[in-house]
Amino acid sequence: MAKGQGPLRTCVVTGAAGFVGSHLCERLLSLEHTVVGVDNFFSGHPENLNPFAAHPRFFFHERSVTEPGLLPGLRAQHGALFAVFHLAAIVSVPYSLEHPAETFQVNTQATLRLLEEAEALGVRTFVFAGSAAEYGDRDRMPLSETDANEDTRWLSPYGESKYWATMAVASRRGNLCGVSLRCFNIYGPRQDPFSPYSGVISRFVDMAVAQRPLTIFGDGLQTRDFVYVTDVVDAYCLAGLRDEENEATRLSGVFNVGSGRATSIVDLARLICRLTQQPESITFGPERPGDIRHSRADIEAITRVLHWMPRIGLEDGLARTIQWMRGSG
Ligand code: UD2
Repeated sequence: MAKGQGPLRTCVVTGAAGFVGSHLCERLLSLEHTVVGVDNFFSGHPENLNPFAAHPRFFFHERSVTEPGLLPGLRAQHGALFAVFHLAAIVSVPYSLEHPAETFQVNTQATLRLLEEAEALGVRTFVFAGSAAEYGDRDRMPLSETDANEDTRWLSPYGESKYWATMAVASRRGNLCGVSLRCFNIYGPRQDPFSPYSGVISRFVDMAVAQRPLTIFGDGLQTRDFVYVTDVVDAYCLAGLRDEENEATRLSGVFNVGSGRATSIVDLARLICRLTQQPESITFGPERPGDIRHSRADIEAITRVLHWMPRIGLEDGLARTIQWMRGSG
């Protein structure tokens, strides 16, 4: 929706201080909506809120999504809620392996309760941050939405917890439209490079900018589908702000969000060296346990139903990420 078009709405964003959540808040504010952000800073960073914290239409609550009555409380303070964008989660795969019960409590049970609260309050759209991890390890590419099912062998509680939440969201019928966006490897500005489990692009860009060698785990021939953060935000907005009068486009469902292209990790490393004008200084270490070999999204469904297309190619997105990392470093 272009700026100034359509009714202005109040949107809740959980995980507002996260990498993707903060970009989504900024976009919704730029579209002139009111944004109620929620985050408990478990993995989000307060500084991610800085660019818009003082915006007159942004309201922030330091709360956990596991608190019962969260949405009714926000409704009482901020009035009718049009959309809930639910991005808050346990996002670390290794953490989920160490804390499976907490992962299901946060990623699955809290989502089910938020869904029920949203429905009772007459919220129109509920958009959930699904994940490519819901597919487990599969040989056949590209991955289409039906490739995750009850027979999937998930590699982590993270993947399984996201799958069951996706199923609950996407099977919603009635007034509440539920959409799960199964995002592939998201990258871009504000992605934290400093955790050992950070995304490969944020780590490689950080290493290249600091003129340190890039470390590849394994032979580097594993492939991923990289999608730029503002393209992901486009998908959230298309899913969450759909014209409420048009029932045909308001069906619940699950959609992959990726570029539809596979890039090997070694090609990625070389490209980042070239774009940062560094010599190709690449080292190879042992394969990371639990790594999947290949991942690529089939994006036919989201293209057809939501008319979404990735707009930022890998080279362009990397250049923007490098520029941000240089500026913030
Ligand atoms: C992504 C998601 C994860 C989960 C998973 C499901 C991110 C950041 N993580 O994990 O949350 O959804 O998909 O499959 O999107 N690598 C290196 N050197 C490094 C860092 C990584 O070679 O310094 C390799 C790593 O071994 C892997 C590839 O790069 O083969 C991508 O790693 P990643 O951690 O960015 O993402 P992935 O796909 O494992």
